[in-house]
Amino acid sequence: MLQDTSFAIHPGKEKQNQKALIYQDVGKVKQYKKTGNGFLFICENAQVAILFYTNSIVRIVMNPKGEPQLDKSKVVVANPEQLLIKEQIINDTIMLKTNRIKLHVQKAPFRLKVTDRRGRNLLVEGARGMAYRENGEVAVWKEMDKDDHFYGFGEKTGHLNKRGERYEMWNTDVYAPHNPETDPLYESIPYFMTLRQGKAHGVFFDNTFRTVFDLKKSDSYYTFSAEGGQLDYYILAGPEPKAVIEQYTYLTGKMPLPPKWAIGYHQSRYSYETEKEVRQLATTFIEKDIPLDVIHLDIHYMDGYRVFTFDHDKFPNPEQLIKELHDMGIRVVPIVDPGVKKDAEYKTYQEGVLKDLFCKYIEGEIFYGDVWPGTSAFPDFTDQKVRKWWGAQHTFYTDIGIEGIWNDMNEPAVFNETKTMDVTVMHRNDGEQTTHRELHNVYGFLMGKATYEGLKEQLNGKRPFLLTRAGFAGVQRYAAVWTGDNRSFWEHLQMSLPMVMNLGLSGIPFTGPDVGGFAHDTNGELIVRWTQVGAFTPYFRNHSAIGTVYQEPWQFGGKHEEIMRKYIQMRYIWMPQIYSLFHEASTKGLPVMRPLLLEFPNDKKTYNLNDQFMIGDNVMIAPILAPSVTDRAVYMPKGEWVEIETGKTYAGEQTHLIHAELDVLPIFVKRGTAIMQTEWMSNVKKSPENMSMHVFAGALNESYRFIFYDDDGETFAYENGAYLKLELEVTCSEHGVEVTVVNEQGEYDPLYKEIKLNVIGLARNQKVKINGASRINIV
Ligand code: MIG
Repeated sequence: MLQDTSFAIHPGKEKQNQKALIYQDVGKVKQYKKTGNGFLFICENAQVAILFYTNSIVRIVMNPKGEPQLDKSKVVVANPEQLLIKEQIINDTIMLKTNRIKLHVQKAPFRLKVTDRRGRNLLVEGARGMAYRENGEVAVWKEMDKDDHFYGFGEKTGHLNKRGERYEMWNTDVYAPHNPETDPLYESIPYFMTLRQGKAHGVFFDNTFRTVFDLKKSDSYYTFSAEGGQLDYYILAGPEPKAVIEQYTYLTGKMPLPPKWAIGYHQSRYSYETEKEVRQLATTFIEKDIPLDVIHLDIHYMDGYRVFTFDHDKFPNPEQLIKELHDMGIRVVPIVDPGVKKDAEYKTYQEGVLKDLFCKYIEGEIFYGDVWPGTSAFPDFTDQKVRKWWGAQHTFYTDIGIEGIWNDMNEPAVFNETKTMDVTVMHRNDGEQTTHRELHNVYGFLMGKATYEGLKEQLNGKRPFLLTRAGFAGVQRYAAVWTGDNRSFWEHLQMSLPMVMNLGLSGIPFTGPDVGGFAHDTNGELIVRWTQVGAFTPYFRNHSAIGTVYQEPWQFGGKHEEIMRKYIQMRYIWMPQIYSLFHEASTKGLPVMRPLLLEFPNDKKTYNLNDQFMIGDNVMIAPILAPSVTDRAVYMPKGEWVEIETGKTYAGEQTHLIHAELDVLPIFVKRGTAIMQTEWMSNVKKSPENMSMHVFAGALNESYRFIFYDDDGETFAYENGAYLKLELEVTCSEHGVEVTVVNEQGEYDPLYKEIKLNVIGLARNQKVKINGASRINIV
């Protein structure tokens, strides 16, 4: 039939593709002018804005369709500072510089070279620079140095160093397989860090469309591109990897300090299905003296998967249950999905329709997708009115004592061919309507914002906890992230290390995988080794899927149970140290769990070290990650390292063979430094009455400074001074160890009234000296 229409002379697919591959270069600079902290370049084929945020952060915005739009970011929380920008023209090049960063803009054609103040190249454009395509794609080409190593990109499979990879950002529900080439996953963090010979810089591509980062096609250049929108990116000058993370989180925000209970051990299962089962679970933890802070309720607690309901046959009195558990020192975190069941008799659905809160097509029809409850509608979180409404729904939970929520399926996941909402759905976007194609990647992020803000309002000064599966850059401001549906494979335990480390380098410190593995059946040895790692992973939750073997810490009996108890308790013994690091994360954006390169950026051996990690700057963990293995090679970076289990010292800048039976996780502390620990008491009594500072003597004449931070762990009272912050210095010399209180802040009164000093490795003729005093005496 179509043969008879003009379709017969349609230009054919092949021809069209060829045409589509033509990129339009921005072209020559025709004119440029200063605009406040920035500059506007009118080029032949596009306009480019350059805007300085700090001396080390500069933003580039190329708009093919007109004047660059500078106020469209969904996530950036920083505004440009008042700065002195020096401007200089040398031949064909305009130079713009602060005291940290230099931009060299070549005029014909427009090409950008960015160096630091000493001339070290950060980003360099060569034959190609910024360009776009007829179909709306925007792209940029940058030269790749032979020594460049790449990190970040959020939640990606594969190794730590991302050179040679190609990644897409498009939040996707991937149940299986999570293979090295599985991409994309649930989170989109269009950001990376480049490390070259010890110095680092970063790029944050602030574009919510589907984006692609290609470090694979060539060894001499890389590209990043987006399906639409502007080419809007920030250059972070470093120069240390830590500085890049601080700059990135200056833009996208920092994680709020989590409640201490959220940093404890979580037990989950898809699903604990009845009140009775939950009660029994809690009691077993208490009886077995295995620490537990949270039990998660997965989708079966609801009435037919309707969010904001309980199935009262299975949970007749949730309020009572939550109170009982709370008295046992355990909190309940229920799952909340975005899909609202299409059911004319269900209040949430009624309200959503009657108040016009669901995602719709431009023609006015509600978008329906199939998820757990069957046909469902999806709240339009891009609108403030909807976010407020959704947040307010959570009084359903907070009224009965719930302080934490688990957001799942918020990519949003839909059971259909594309796995998500139609990209033509038209979002309200706070008055600036646009399609799902543009806002897909921030749907989960905005659900998180709605939920976190709602909880915060309802909890009367208590800190909320939110766990999310999907997110975008900046998600750390609202939620912890778990890495989705992994499997009970050793390979997935291995993969979780670089994944969590790269999430940490991407500004998201509070993350972790399902310990033990979600799908597939776990086994005693695997879950023991995984629990050992979990004890030091920022987010620590054991979770497993329906139909798999139960994997609570006692399910594998005798020795396995004992070892898991030991390591879950260890988490609590280390809590003062870990909590201090969370405090650092909330103030500086630095991760709790770190790849070694963050602490030793000049040591090439650390650049792709996937199976070891640091907790803070002085503790290194080298777990066993394979079955039947009890020996492994451990690379020790600079310094001397004391193995906690044996007390043996190992020389740095060498690889050693370490022995670790099933009950041992190899942990090393750097000599000349200190750690803070408390003791495990019981589930009901988690607030420490004893505090110890362990100093590892040695590393002569070097001083080590660190911060010990504590507060009530539960409220926002710390914002008004109710905290304890001690800056301590440890100096080791041939005479012994000196501990100095350098600074003390805050008025929080902990249960412990002193800090017991314990020095490890002191020689007979050496002494311990304490300088300065604090209101918490060091004895
Ligand atoms: O596809 O709520 O990743 O943790 O247990 C199933 C049931 C939907 C996916 C989550 C998983 C959770 C499960 N959910």
